[in-house]
Amino acid sequence: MQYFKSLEDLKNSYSMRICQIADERKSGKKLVGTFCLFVPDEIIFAAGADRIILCGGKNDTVSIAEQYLPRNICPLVKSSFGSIVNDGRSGIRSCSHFSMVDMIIAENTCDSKKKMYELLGDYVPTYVIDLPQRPDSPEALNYFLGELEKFKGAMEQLTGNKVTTERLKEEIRSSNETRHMFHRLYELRKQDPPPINGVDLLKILQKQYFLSTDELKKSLRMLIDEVEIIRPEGTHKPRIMISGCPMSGGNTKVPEIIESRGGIIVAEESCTGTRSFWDMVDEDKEPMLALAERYIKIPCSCMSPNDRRVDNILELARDFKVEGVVYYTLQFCHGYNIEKHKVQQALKKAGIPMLFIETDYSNSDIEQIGLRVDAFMEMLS
Ligand code: BJ8
Repeated sequence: MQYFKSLEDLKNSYSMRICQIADERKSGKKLVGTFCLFVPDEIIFAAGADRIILCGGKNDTVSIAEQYLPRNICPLVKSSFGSIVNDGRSGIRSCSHFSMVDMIIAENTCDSKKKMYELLGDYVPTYVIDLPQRPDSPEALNYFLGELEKFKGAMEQLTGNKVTTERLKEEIRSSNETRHMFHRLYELRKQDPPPINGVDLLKILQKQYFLSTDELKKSLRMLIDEVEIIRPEGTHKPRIMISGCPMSGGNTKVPEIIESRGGIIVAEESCTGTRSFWDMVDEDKEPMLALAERYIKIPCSCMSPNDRRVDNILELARDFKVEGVVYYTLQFCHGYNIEKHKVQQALKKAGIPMLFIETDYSNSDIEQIGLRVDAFMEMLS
């Protein structure tokens, strides 16, 4: 396995970031917590606030959440909620940054998240952006634009700063720059074999929601420099794309299984993957409209219909010379579970085999998934 200093450095980034946030808060800067890609960072940063993502990817707080919530909801929601309500008496140290958050900026996506946000209001002020559920309907864009305007007002109220057009444009430029860097990294993965494996790349994809913008860009720059000079050697391995639910920090189970069983991940169609950076915000348009246009197109399974996602998967499969797709869903994530059917049909038509894996954050099914991945790799070889 290749050694990347930039990724090694990320190991220390947690405590450094927490110290940075503590300093910012002392100087009066506000911190918001988010759970979803539909919340535009550009508006938060233009208001002079900072943000961190609060999505849980670890199993240890799931049982805490199950004292409050039904067991049959997705592990991402349970892990997040468990971290937030954990009073420390369980002996589990988790989500120490939650207590630093001034406000949660939530969004109406899946039922589990929506209902969790109603409960979170008891712990910290929670603002919900309402999303049109049919993004291609004629009224959707204007409705979403109105919601973003209201959200901008809420951020101005929280921070006491005016969100000017100039500041928004600066933040759009900055976020597009980050998106271009991810594109550059992905471009390098088109080589055969790719110079970086999927498990390594996931480390920075997961951290993108936690690091400050400057730190993220610095790490990305370093990683791109390291990856660019590698001349990949070795034998061909089956090129795999993962498609489906996000993999929040702490959740690397399935990519690890795939790459330890002979596959190489070349693309991730997920919110810890292409959905986070693929589309740019148009820098030539009025900034709020440009943001609304870009964000409403995120192909999340909470949207209906969501055919754009199927098209993206086919395009990625072609561009990255994908030989097999691992369709990954978290248990009880009905949106991604049901969309599997359409994705499977489209892939079948394109002649690309698909393996469906539905799992949670526990380790109990590692062996069983491993055996299924073995059989899939054998079929692809
Ligand atoms: S834009 S994928 S980050 S909503 S896994 S909590 S959908 S039941 S995370 Fe998501 Fe935004 Fe969409 Fe992306 Fe619900 Fe499914 Fe759980 Fe999920």
